[in-house]
Amino acid sequence: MQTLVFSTNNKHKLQEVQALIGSKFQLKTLEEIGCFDDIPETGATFEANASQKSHYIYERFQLDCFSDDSGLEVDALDKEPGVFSARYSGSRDSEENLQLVLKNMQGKEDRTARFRCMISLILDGEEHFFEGSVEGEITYTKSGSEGFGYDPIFKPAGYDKTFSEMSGEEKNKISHRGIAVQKMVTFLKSVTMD
Ligand code: ITT
Repeated sequence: MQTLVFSTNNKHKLQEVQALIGSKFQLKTLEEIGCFDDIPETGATFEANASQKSHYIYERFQLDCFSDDSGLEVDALDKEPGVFSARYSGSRDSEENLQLVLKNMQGKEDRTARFRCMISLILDGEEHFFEGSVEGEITYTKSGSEGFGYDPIFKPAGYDKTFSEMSGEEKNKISHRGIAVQKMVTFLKSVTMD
């Protein structure tokens, strides 16, 4: 079975991706390969950051691996928090980050936003990218207890509930990460299985 390292320190991402990949591939965590580093993310785009995380692992461990760089783009905030989503308020505290988005959105009529995800996969030394996004809007208050990050304030288009009010399975079917991972799985199946 194909083994892939998922280069992330975010346990929620790991859980979501694990549920999508199921038993098709064997996922290894950074912990399992003995990597406890704070992997640098200094790029200006999701693509650059995803690539940086994958290369960091590939160059040190020579293992097939993939990374996810993702975030929330809010139109009325000039696409912020964007690549700064994990530390928008200056800390990694999700509650502080989402409260800052709600505060900055006070008085804004245009609530449109999207989650974006870029996956960089390095397989046999070659890099491949897979992208996913989901349109939606920023709610006025937070709602729900599932998920992570900005899920309690993001309502996907066509739904009457936030990502935090959905089950993991429901979110995975329509989310930015779900879409990108499905594309990667299709690609991996086409090159590693007959
Ligand atoms: P790794 O770099 O270790 O993978 P990270 O959390 O730092 O973990 P990113 O740099 O890609 O990951 O930042 C993504 C941030 O965007 C994440 O911390 C959340 O704040 C937000 N985000 C991304 N996907 C999300 C989702 O599905 N639901 C809610 N918030 C999300």
